[in-house]
Amino acid sequence: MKLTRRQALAGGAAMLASSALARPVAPASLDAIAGEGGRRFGSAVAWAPPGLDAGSFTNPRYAALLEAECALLVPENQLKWQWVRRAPDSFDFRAFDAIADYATGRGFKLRGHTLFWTPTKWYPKWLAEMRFGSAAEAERLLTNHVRTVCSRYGDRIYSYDVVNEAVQPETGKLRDTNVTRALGGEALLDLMFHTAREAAPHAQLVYNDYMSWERTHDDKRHIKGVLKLLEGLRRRGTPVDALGVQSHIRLLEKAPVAEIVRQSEKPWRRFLDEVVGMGYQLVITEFDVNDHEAPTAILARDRMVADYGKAYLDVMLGYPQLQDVLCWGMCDRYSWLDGFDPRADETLKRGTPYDANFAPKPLRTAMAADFAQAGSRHV
Ligand code: 9MR
Repeated sequence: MKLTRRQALAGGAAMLASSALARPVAPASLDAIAGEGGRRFGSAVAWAPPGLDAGSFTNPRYAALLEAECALLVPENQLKWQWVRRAPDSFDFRAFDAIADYATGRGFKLRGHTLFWTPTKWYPKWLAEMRFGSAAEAERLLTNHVRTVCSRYGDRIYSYDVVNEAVQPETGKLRDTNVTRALGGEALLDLMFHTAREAAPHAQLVYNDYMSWERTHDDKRHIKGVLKLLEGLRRRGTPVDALGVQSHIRLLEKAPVAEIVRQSEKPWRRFLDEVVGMGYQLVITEFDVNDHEAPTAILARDRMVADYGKAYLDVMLGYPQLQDVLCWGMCDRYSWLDGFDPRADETLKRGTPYDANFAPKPLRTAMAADFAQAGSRHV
């Protein structure tokens, strides 16, 4: 039967109306799509008291998003010394326990961030002010920390950021702090990884840092410094499994994305080639896109963020050594990016896959496409 255009339109409308009543087919989750290429996907999560509008699993809207898209979780803050080590001789695991219980109860796999975050700025006050009498004193403090955390969570944490951000980006040297000075920067790294291996023999041990592919002077120095650190770890036989590439990528210039990428890509691939050449795995631990210099108009901005994120993931997903990809939050409403370096136009940053009203954005579509494409390369 040949339908007139009018009949066809009416039929289409009827179909739409009836399908609106049917249970909507859930689109494949980012984790399911990543899974086609043998990869896993996840996000950072916070803990906040129930009832607060926060990026916490206690917020039902945020929990629904995590449960719809992710298989992996990492605490945004609650395993840091600032939370669990508010005093030198006591631990407080209440907030992180709540995250760990939620993760275990819902079948998520859990990463541990972080056993030591190197810059003094992120120490609890008592640690920043501590004057160590000897290396042994610093050693006791650190090993006690690693053993306490690792034995408490056992195999519930499958991967740890054992040391975070040990390299000073402006110089490429190891950071100089009261703690690193007490032990020596390299000795501190070795101590942390050896202790973690002993205390969590089955966990993936990660060195995590924010060196990035942007073209700034500091990024270049930072990359060199991280390579040197990784070479040293290998030379000394320190047990490190993976480099955590935080992946807080940044739109810092007004140039077209293709032009920025054209210049960033080659040196970044050279860096990654060297890293995997030394036998390290890669993990994207904290992906988001800082839209600092992207236009105000939402359509144009979201397009630029998606294109930049896609170009970056294209490169990263080309490496079979990369298994896990985690976003540093799923929703612009709770992203750290906003408080960090506000945009000149004072609008909310748009660097995560979902907007402030929980609607998926072009970045989410781009990530799904990238994961699918990587999956088809894989088979
Ligand atoms: O997103 C985190 C923010 O909520 C905290 O205030 C801040 C300080 O603890 O840390 C942020 O997370 C950082 C992560 O732990 C390490 N890499 C950089 C992340 C963004 O600053």
